[in-house]
Amino acid sequence: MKKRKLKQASLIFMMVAIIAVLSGCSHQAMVFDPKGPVGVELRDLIVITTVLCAIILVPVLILTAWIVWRYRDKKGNKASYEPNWSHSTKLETIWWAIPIIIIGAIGIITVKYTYATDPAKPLKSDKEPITVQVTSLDWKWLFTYPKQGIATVNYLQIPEDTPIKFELTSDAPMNSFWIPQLGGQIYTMSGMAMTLYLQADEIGHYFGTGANFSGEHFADMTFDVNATSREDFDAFIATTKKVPTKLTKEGYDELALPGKSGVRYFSSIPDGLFEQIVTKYTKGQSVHSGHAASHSNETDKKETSMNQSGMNHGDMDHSQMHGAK
Ligand SMILES: [Cu+2]
Repeated sequence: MKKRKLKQASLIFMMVAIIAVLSGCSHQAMVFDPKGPVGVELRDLIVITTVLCAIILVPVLILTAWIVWRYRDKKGNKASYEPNWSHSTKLETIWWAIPIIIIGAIGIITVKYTYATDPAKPLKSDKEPITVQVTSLDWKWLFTYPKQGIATVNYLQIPEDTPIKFELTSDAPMNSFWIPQLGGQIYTMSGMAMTLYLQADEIGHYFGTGANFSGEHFADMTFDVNATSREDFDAFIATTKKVPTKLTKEGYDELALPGKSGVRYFSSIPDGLFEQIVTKYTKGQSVHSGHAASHSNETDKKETSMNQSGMNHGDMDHSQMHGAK
């Protein structure tokens, strides 16, 4: 009897532990509290696929426990005992048909959402997108605003309700740019410029981070995303344009050295800095620009300024570039 009580107690303990683990930390919950159109679509996809999977998983898990209990070897067990039973057309139909239908549905829905949330696809909006170039460094994020001519480190300010066109690369080991409440992560890789459109629907502070382990100070590669009104954004640009620190080529080289950094502001940036960062790894080859776009979206490809070195995307050796994933 004592043994049985111990078993029951450990079972309850395990269930509590599972619930605690599944409920997770606050960072995971952010994905379920999206604040932008991309985040909303991704949250919907997660919820839909989870519910569809649960249609199979929950009954299977309940039945497994019930069958083990019901047909256990116990004196006086009244459950039917049929050692020669082998086939039931009715049961076979049920447990093949339901999973086939569900997997078909998950497939169709996932393909639809995958195309709808193509990172390089411009977002529907009557507002002109704002371009922000993102460079992952050891161990900090550099944001350059090419049109506004300013730069920040570990701080990103954007206007609300406006599409932001991120162009992303790395001047350090590969990393991954992620603002969970706005959308999914995208890799930053040296010698490539990726494109990612995101938008914040509400004014607020959002958590941004690196989502790909990159070494010693990986944990410090977080940044605040401050979505403000258009007026406050314009004011931020004007204020930053007045800070004494300019980002020079030499200043950038220093910034790119391994080490962590706090928030920094620069009132100007060297011409074509982002393009130089991307092309320095390509040794005369064409830049693999707007990665996701380059395979599907010709107009987006032409828009990207770095794709002017004369070579076609198709001429490149893709196997090496994609091997890193
Ligand atoms: Cu490619």
